[in-house]
Amino acid sequence: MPHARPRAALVLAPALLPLLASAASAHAVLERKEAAPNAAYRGVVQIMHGCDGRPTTRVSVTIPEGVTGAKPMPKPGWTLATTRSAYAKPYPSFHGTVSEGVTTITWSGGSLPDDQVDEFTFLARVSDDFAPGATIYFPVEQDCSEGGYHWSEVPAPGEGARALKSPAPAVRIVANTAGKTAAPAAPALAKTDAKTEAGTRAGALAIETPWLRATPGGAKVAGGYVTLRNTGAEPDRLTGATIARAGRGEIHSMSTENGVMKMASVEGGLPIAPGESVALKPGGLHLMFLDLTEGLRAGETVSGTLTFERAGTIPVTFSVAPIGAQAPGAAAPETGGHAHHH
Ligand SMILES: [Cu+2]
Repeated sequence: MPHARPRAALVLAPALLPLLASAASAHAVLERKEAAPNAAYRGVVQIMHGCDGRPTTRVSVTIPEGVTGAKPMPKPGWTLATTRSAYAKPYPSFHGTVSEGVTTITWSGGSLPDDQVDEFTFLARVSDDFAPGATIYFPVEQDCSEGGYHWSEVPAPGEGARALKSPAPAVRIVANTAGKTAAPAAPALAKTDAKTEAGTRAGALAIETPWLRATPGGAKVAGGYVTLRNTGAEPDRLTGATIARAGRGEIHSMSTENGVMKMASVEGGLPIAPGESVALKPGGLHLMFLDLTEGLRAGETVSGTLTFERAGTIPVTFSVAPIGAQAPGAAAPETGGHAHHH
């Protein structure tokens, strides 16, 4: 995906990306990297290696503030221990409120050889204090017959996790679109009136065919496209976008100056006048998602949100079209030439 150098310093030369992507390979990871606010989360800590060839003998996970009602799953051959403590504040639950619960879970006394993998499971509930786009960290301690690791580093605000030597396993908060929970949906999300395969309608705003371009291996940026139609009488403004798997989203414009394609961040959001339709499409206005944690593959769907000044934050499901596609559902273009597709 050749990318012209923008005025804003936000695009990296593709050749540099693999260097930046190389992080410490964590031995302890969470199998499920997404959770929804006000919904259950099944945490599965996977231990992928021991310590320098030695077997893992103890695994301990810390349940962060805002994750309530944690319950571990026992494991044959391992002794289970939990500590309970008071939460920083009470959280609503099915039975009124909860103000304390399990905050650490430890499995010990077993022996997991270095060349085998195993899973340590807990169930918990994510409170609706977390908005889509937020990240929760579950620090994990791994001890071996000799040595051990603390996967407990949490990135500072505005920083990526890739620079960290031993990052805590992270879970990204995504919009709760399924409506499976008995409790009311997160208040941070605007009410959507209708949702179809092709799009979403929220009040006067129609969000049509949100789609993303699949990314080549190792790429950390992805383009996103959508058509926004304002059927109301008041102006609105697109101010932000998120997808699960991306550290952040931006709204970009693209223009040609002296034959060179330039990308710039749209300052102050993208206005959508009453009765108007704004198309974000390849070669023009687009969403740009940065710091991808995982590549996007053609054919899959990715949940995300679009935030508007008036309509609020609206959950959106993006479909993923092939690398370089010019439209959703279109095939990848012929390679060759030097088109600056983006
Ligand atoms: Cu861009």
